[in-house]
Amino acid sequence: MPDVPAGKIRNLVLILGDQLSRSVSSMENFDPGQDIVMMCEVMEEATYVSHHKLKIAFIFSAMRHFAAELRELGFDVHYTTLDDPENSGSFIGELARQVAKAKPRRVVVCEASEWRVLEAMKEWETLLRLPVDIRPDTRFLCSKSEFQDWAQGRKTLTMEYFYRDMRRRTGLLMNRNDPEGGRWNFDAENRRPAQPDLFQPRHRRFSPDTITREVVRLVERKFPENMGSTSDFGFAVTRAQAEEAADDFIDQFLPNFGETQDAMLRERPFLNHALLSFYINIGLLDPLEICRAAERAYMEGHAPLNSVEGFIRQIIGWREYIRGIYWLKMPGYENSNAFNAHRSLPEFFWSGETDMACVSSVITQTINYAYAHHIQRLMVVGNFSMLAGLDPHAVHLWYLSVYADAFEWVELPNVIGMSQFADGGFMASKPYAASGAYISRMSDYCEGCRYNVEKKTGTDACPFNALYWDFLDRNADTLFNNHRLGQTYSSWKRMSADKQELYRQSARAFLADLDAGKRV
Ligand code: FAD
Ligand code: DLZ
Ligand code: SF4
Repeated sequence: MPDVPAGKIRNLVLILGDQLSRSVSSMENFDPGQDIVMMCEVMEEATYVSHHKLKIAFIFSAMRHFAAELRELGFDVHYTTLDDPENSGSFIGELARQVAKAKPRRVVVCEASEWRVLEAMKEWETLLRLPVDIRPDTRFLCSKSEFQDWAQGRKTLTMEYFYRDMRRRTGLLMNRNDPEGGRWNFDAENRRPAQPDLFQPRHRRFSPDTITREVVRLVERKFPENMGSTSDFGFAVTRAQAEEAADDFIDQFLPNFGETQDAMLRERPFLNHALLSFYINIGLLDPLEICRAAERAYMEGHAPLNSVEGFIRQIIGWREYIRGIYWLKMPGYENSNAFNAHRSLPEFFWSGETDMACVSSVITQTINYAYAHHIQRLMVVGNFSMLAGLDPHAVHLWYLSVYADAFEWVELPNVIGMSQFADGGFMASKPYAASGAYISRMSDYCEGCRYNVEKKTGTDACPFNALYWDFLDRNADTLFNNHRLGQTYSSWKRMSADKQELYRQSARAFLADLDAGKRV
């Protein structure tokens, strides 16, 4: 790094913990001769929710590795660790310290991915009395304003149409103007129940190096009460490792991704899922590059179209769409509560100790890995939360805390919109509500459960069964006219009044036990 006289720094570039990419917009035109980088571990970010220990360790370790990488390139990086005695505990405090030391002419930052932090950023110029250049986040394929334009004037924001536009725009799996294979969506060939397979490969894990081990000690010391343990840390923490994990996914798991996408097995928490959201969300992997690699696997005959299309749809479709919805609806989206649900989260959300084998398995897995796959999040814990009338805001905070890939921009619409239907159907056309039959069909959880999935009511009946009908009955005001629920409500209406009452009573008894803190 060439010598820069004190006070001659042009740009102080702040890089946040989910911006760990050399191509982040704040690094554009970076000149090591006159610009410096700062990164900071701050209590403000580590405590705005009670994050899973693995999540904090993952982010801090990836941040430290990224700082080391930049230093190897010859960049001047000012890094504050969480336990630095001078650490002020907040972004603005750390910025003020660096500004006082380096006297830059301006601060440069890529816009925060979350509303909370972006709002704070907008105040920095005034607080620092220095120009602050907040640059758009170019790591997404669809900008906020492009999404707004797409949404404008539409009656419903159907993801499928957004996705088709993204396919056209990226050219992924396209033959000129037509989708590869003649169809846009191959989900009809997916969604099979899982069959245990003894010869399944294992997902790639990475042994902690010196930097990670130091971070792990710090996290165990500073956050002893947070969920989980760091003793089995296996995340990739550098771009090179994340790329290895991505290659491994494409090689070993992508071919069967589609078929088992919705399946759940007790002993196989990861099945053929990518386990890449952590890395994409913090900038270690580029979403388009992964999609191109998946497309190549299809072109080379390594993976079938149903899997590759399904995977690409999750990234250029769902992921981008979810982010668009977040910025369309913030602020205020976090307080949506269409069903006026106010029940507190039961204790077992933090321990996994419930007799419902499905919920217990998914929460235990979440505690162990800070990971659960989509259907586990949506159709087990999310479904239970909605059916049981848990407060959607509390559910949102839980999801934001416990998953290592959880950042509000992606977590909130998935929870509030998709999983809890708390926005009253702005995002989803009907609630993802299901009785025990769905879980039984898609998983092996029910085999080992103390409840009987076949039984509809009574103390040993699967709680999802009565809760399902009680939820629809309770919320008929909001849901009855939903055209996608017409048949379901017809079935409810055809039931005898006695049967309906048995469902109501069973649900009430279960919820009373839940409220009383009894083991359910
Ligand atoms: P795969 O199933 O292998 O999918 C591949 C990739 O597609 C993922 O890595 C991810 O980047 C993307 N993707 C798939 N579905 C979605 C989706 N609905 N929204 C956004 N991206 C998607 N994802 C997060 O990244 N962070 C969250 O905090 C989060 N919270 C969720 C909460 C609920 C209630 C639900 C239902 C879903 C949530 N998701 C979240 C979406 C999805 O569950 C995860 O992205 C996925 O499980 C990550 O695991 P994977 O990499 O193995 O994904
Ligand atoms: C999630 C997280 C945590 C736990 N800690 C930090 C941190 O100490 N420093 C940092 O720069 N980023 C952290 N992050 C990620 C940020 O929360 C994320 O970059 C912003 O919230 C984006 O809005
Ligand atoms: Fe879950 Fe019901 Fe099956 Fe038990 S019986 S695992 S509670 S779906």
